[in-house]
Amino acid sequence: TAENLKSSRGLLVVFEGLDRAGKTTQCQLLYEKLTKKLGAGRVRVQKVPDRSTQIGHAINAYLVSQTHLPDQAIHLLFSANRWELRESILSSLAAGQTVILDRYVPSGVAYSLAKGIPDMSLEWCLAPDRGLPQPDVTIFLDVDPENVKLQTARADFGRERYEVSEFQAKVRESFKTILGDDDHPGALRMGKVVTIDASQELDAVATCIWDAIKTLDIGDKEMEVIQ
Ligand code: DGP
Ligand code: NA
Ligand code: NA
Repeated sequence: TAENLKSSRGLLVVFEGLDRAGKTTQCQLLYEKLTKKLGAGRVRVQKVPDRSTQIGHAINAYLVSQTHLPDQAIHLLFSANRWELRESILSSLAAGQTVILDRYVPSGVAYSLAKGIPDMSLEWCLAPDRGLPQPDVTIFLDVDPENVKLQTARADFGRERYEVSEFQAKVRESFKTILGDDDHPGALRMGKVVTIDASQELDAVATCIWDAIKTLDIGDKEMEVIQ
């Protein structure tokens, strides 16, 4: 049952993964499933980065290579874009609405870290995001970038700056450093971390996600911040 989902505040659920891992599709499926359980208006999906703000416009221009920015500057813009969302995320949660984030802080750290720039250490990358709301659960949709390349050979993969499979392989390693695995704790506290093999059929992935969500019990747990 999903009885334990009916806590007084909403859940903060984060989806992470490489480009084309299926995050947006799975966010939508979870949104529909949770809305059915909890009721209309009780769940919301937020795409991060939010490209609709002024900072979001600058991020978009960078991603489609209309502009050039130093790596440090774009890193801080991505972080600022998450800070812009903080208040609306917190007020949704306080009003009992569950918030599903399509990317969040781990992407912020993983993509920058994968650039391998000596001045941009893990600590440097993480610093601007300290103090943002900590999720209750982070779902990492894990795919091999080589398979993503094959599956999406006819789609529009490759249009944006980071959509190069050699780079994606480095991002995947960064995600593992940040989120941890069975043998290693992650560098960041991101709530309960669930890694799912996202090369499975869509329905199988959705089932794994639902299993992770329905057993989540936050009780009266207060929101914490990323430290
Ligand atoms: P998306 O809108 O989810 O397709 O993300 C756009 C691209 O930007 C994608 O390649 C992932 C990357 N990205 C997302 N968030 C961040 C971030 O915070 N920092 C950096 N450097 N890249 C990010
Ligand atoms: Na993308
Ligand atoms: Na992001």
